Amino acid sequence: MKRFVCPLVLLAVVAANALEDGQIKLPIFKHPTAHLTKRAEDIPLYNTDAREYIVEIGLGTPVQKFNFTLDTASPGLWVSSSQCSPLDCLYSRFAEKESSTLKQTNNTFDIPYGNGSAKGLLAYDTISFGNLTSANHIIGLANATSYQSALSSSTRVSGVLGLGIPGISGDSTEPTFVEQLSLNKAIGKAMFAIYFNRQDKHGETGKIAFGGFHEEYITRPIFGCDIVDYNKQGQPNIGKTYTNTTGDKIYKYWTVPGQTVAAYASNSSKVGETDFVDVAPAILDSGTTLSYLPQKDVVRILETITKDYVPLQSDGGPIRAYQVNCSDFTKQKMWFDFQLTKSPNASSTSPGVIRVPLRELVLPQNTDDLFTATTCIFGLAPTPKEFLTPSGTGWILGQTVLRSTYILYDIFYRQVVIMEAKNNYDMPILSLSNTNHGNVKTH
Ligand SMILES: *[C@@H]1O[C@H](CO)[C@@H](O)[C@H](O)[C@H]1NC(C)=O
Ligand SMILES: *[C@@H]1O[C@H](CO)[C@@H](O)[C@H](O)[C@H]1NC(C)=O
Ligand SMILES: *[C@@H]1O[C@H](CO)[C@@H](O)[C@H](O)[C@H]1NC(C)=O
Ligand SMILES: *[C@@H]1O[C@H](CO)[C@@H](O)[C@H](O)[C@H]1NC(C)=O
Ligand SMILES: *[C@@H]1O[C@H](CO)[C@@H](O)[C@H](O)[C@H]1NC(C)=O
Ligand SMILES: *[C@@H]1O[C@H](CO)[C@@H](O)[C@H](O)[C@H]1NC(C)=O
Ligand SMILES: *[C@@H]1O[C@H](CO)[C@@H](O)[C@H](O)[C@H]1NC(C)=O
Ligand SMILES: *[C@@H]1O[C@H](CO)[C@@H](O)[C@H](O)[C@H]1NC(C)=O
Ligand SMILES: CC(=O)N[C@H]1CO[C@H](CO)[C@@H](O)[C@@H]1O
Repeated sequence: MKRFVCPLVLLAVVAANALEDGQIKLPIFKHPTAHLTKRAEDIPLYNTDAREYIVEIGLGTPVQKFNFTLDTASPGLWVSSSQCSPLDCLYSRFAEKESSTLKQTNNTFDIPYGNGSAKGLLAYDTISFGNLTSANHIIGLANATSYQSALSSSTRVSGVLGLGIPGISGDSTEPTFVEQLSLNKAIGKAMFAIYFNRQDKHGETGKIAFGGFHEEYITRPIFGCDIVDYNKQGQPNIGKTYTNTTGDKIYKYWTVPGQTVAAYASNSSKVGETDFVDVAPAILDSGTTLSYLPQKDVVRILETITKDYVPLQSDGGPIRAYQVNCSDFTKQKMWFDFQLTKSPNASSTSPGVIRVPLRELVLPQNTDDLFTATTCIFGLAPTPKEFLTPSGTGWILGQTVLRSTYILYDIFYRQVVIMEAKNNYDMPILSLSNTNHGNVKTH
């Protein structure tokens, strides 16, 4: 359980759907290649201890390379600055003075994470990865961070690559990392797609594509939808409190409407399902190790697997996770359907389904291998209070669920397309009637 991300600033972003000109509406999956732009650029993803994904990016001229945590739920790119004390910024720091392309500003940034924070001054500089070089990216130069001490020392990251929708500067007109790549014509459309690979694959196993996606990582499309907007108080505009606003929308996270989770035994019979109380805001968060659901839903799902579990909490505080016996997760075959609805305020009879195998819903605790570990952590934990809606629901889909997906994040249209990742698990294939293609816009 690493951290949740809660950016301070809410940003008013101009309604994306105002731009109707030249927009072609097609069910995207009939012509998946129509969505592939020619200039998709890749960065490999490293899986460190199955608890964090890191990418290597170069900064400045000449290039200085750093590793960053990949996080779809926080804003902007920040790096440890040479101004930061080595006691605070534990790993390589950016030598700003050596970069001839750096433009310093006096504007500050301050990002609080669930565990740790980073703050400092904003600057502009060139970024590079692979063969790609792109100028004038806004970069946070952290002169203080309690973020790194929250990470394991095997993860020598120098900062975070945040791919959330609001930018790091708090100015809604400031392009995000991916939008700047697109403005500089380093990539085509402002979109990206992430393939994590299975939990048991360590090292350089995944891939993030900018400007398009890779068909080779996909088994089938699952779902496409507009992302959920937030009101001025920071609450998701969803469920019983949904209002069909036509004015400017605030986008805070990559949030989609969640419905229920169903558990299946190896003989394909449904052995449990969470109650549908309301549509749940489901935040897609690559920077979080576990996934989060309301506590009673977590317990209901866990008890379809085992009755043998220990809640982890400190001093009567909230339960942070459940410790389990790994063998309960390796000796049986089950799977879990995370159902998504297209409507922000109604359940669907043909939901989009993210199917997650049992093996992906558990993390080894005392080794990095499920089969040698003696204790494990259940991949679902109770949603912290601040992420629950007034109807008591709220999901954060972290790595334990996202590893079963390949998601295309489309910044321009404020949409996501969720596909089933090719992970070679032996599970019943979702029938097409179980998928909800929707009417996703193509470019
Ligand atoms: C980033 O991490 C990978 C995997 O640990 C390592 O091979 C690479 O050298 C690191 N890059 C930098 C710039 O530290
Ligand atoms: C930042 O502030 C310092 C001190 O007030 C000033 O000397 C400097 O010119 C400012 N830099 C920029 C880029 O505005
Ligand atoms: C970091 O920068 C901010 C903004 O300039 C400043 O207020 C703060 O004192 C600096 N902190 C350290 C540790 O240098
Ligand atoms: C760089 O571009 C060359 C020629 O287009 C290509 O062969 C090579 O694979 C690229 N390298 C990377 C790291 O993308
Ligand atoms: C969803 O919201 C719309 C607009 O506010 C409303 O007309 C509709 O009745 C709502 N549907 C449900 C199921 O609450
Ligand atoms: C919101 O309003 C638009 C335009 O009137 C309509 O097309 C859409 O179906 C409505 N959404 C919901 C959930 O009621
Ligand atoms: C399927 O397996 C579950 C759990 O092991 C069991 O409760 C159920 O009776 C089985 N159903 C069939 C049709 O065999
Ligand atoms: C886990 O369960 C198995 C039996 O299923 C048992 O042999 C083992 O002792 C248990 N381990 C722990 C740590 O409870
Ligand atoms: C800044 C912060 O909240 N750090 C905490 C991160 O989590 C570790 C382990 O749970 C705590 O020991 C830190 O205090």
